[in-house]
Amino acid sequence: MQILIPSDILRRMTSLYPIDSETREAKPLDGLWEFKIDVAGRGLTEHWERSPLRDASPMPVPSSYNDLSTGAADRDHVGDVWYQRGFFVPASWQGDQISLRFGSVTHHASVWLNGAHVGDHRGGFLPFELDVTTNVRFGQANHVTVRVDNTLNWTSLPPGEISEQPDPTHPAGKRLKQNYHFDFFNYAGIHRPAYLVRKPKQHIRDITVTTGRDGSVGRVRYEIDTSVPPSSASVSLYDEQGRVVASATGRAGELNVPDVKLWRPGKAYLYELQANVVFEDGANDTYRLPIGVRTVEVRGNQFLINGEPFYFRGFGKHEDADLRGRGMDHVTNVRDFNLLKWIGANSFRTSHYPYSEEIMRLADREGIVIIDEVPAVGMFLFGGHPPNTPVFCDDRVNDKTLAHHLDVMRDLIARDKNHPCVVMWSVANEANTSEDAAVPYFTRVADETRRMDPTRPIAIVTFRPADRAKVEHLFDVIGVNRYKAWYENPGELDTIGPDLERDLRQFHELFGKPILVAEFGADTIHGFHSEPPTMFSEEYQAEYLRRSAAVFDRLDFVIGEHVWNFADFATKQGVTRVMGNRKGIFTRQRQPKMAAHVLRERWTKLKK
Ligand code: GCB
Repeated sequence: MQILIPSDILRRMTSLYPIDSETREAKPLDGLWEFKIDVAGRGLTEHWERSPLRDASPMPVPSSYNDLSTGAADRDHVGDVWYQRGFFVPASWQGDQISLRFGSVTHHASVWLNGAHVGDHRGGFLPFELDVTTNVRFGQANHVTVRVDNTLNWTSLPPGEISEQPDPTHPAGKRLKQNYHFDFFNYAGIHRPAYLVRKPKQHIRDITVTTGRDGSVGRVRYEIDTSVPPSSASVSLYDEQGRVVASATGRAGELNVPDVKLWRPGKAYLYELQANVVFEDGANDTYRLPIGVRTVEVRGNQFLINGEPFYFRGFGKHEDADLRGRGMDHVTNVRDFNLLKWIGANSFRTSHYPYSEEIMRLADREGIVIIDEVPAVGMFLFGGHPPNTPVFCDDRVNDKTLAHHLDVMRDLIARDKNHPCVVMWSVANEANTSEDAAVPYFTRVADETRRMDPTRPIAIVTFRPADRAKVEHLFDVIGVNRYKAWYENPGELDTIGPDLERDLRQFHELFGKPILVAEFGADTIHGFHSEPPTMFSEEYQAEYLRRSAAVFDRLDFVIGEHVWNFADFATKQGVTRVMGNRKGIFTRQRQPKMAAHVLRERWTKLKK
C-alpha cells in the first residue's frame, strides 16, 4: 500500500532544495559578509538595516561566529548580531520570481532587502525562503541585512532561560546570561549556505515522493504542488546511467519501475525524478529530485528496511568542528562519512537538531541511514533547581512551546520527507517524561507526527527509568540513553554487564517495543593511557564499549547501538567538561582514538 504525506501540511516554500535547472538558478551568497555584534541592543531602534554597518568586521558565511574572534565577550554574546552584504541581480531576471533562501540561521532571523523588511524566521536548524521579487533592483546592486538573535527561552527549540547579571564593563551596566539544559555549545550565526534563487513566476512549489515495491517492480508515487494549477505536468525517472526507466503524466500518479534497484544501507542507489510542468501562458518549470526506492517498517521486535531486519550501528553526532562551530562544511562532512564507512557504521542520529540539507544529500548518496531529530532537547532541569521542579507547566514548556514543536516537526518533515536515508523521526531527546503533564504534550506530538508522515516509524529518546517513563509507549521505537560506569557508578566497569542488561530488559518487558540504545559512552582524552583502565583513559573507553556490546548481543529486542559520540565536541564550560565533551570515538580533528579500532573490529564483522 502507498500512502502520501497529506499535502495541506507540506505546502511550504522551503521544502525544495535550491538547484539550477533549465528554468531555475541558485546563486550562492556564501563568502565574506560584513558583521557586527549588537552589544548594546540598539540595532533595531537605530535601523542598522538602512545603511552600511559601521565598524563592521569580516565574517564568513556559512560559519558560527563564536570561535573566530579572540574575545570572550564576542564568543559568549547573548542577543543580536548583524550581517550585511551586497549582490547584483541581472536585468535578465526581470519577470521571474526572486527569493532569498537560507539553509539555516541560528536561532532567529530578521531579513531586510535594500532597507525593506522582507521576513522573519524562528528556529535555528531549518531552511526558510523569502519572496523578494518586489524588493529587488534588477540590473543593479542590492544589499541584504540579516539580524541574528541567539537567545533561547521556554518557547523556543531548544528551550533556554535568560537571566541578567551586573557587569560594569558593559554599556548597560548589566549583561544577559543564557542558561540552557543541553550539552552542546550554543553556536550561532548564518550556519548554512545562503542563496539568491530565481525561478519562473509560476513554478513547482514542492514534490512529494513515497516508494514501495511489489516483487521486482518498484512503485514510486509522486505529487507535484505548483503555485497555480498547471495546464500539464509530467515526470520521468532516470536511472544512474541516465536512462529513462519510467514516466507518467499528471500532477500526481504512480510510476512502475521494472527490475528496481533498491536503495539499501551501505549500497545506495539513486534515481532522478525529473518533473516538468507547463502553465496556461506557456511558461514552464523543471525540477530534478534524487530519490531512492525503499521501504521501512517496525514489526514485532524488529526494524525492517526493504523487508529485512536492520541493526543500527553508529553514533549520535553533532554538527561541530574547530573554528567553524556549527557552520556547514563540506570538508568535515566528507571526512565524517569516510570515517563512518571505515569504522563499519551504517547509521547516525542527527542529535540534537536537524542537520544541513547537504549532509542529508550526502547520506542518500553514501547509503548511511539517518534518524532525524528535532531540537527538543533540554526539557529536563539538570542541577540548580529544587528537586521536582516541573518542566511541563505554564512557566516553562507550555502550549506555546508545543505549538512551535509541532511547527518544527512539520517543517522538518517537509524538508526531509523525500530522503531515502531518513528512516525514522525522533521527536525529543531526554525530556522529563516522568511528569504527568508530559503525557498530553507528547501525545499531541506523536499523533501529529504520524499524521504528517504516515510512512515512517517515530521514536523518542529517553533517559528516564523504565518504570517512570510515562510517554514512551506512544512511539514505535524507544531510544534509551544509558551511562553505566560513567554517570552511574563511575569507574566500575563491572557494573555495565548486569545493570545495562537489567535496565534494557525492563524497558522491553514494560513496553514490548524494539529498543535502540541511542547513547552510551565515556569521556576519553586522546593520549591518556592506563592499565588497568581508569576513567578518561583510552583503555577505559575501549573496555566500556566491549562490555556494552556483550550485553547488546544477548538481547534480541535491541535493534541497534549508537555510541555517544562520533567525535569530541564543544560544550559550555563546566567542571565536568575538559575543553568540551570528550566522549568522541574520534577527536574533534577527526582522528581515531583507541576505541575506534575496537568498534571497527566489531562492526565490520557483525552479523546482524
Ligand atoms: C546525554 C545527552 C547528550 C550529552 C551526553 C553526555 O544523555 O543526550 O546530549 O552530551 O548525555 O555526554 O553527558
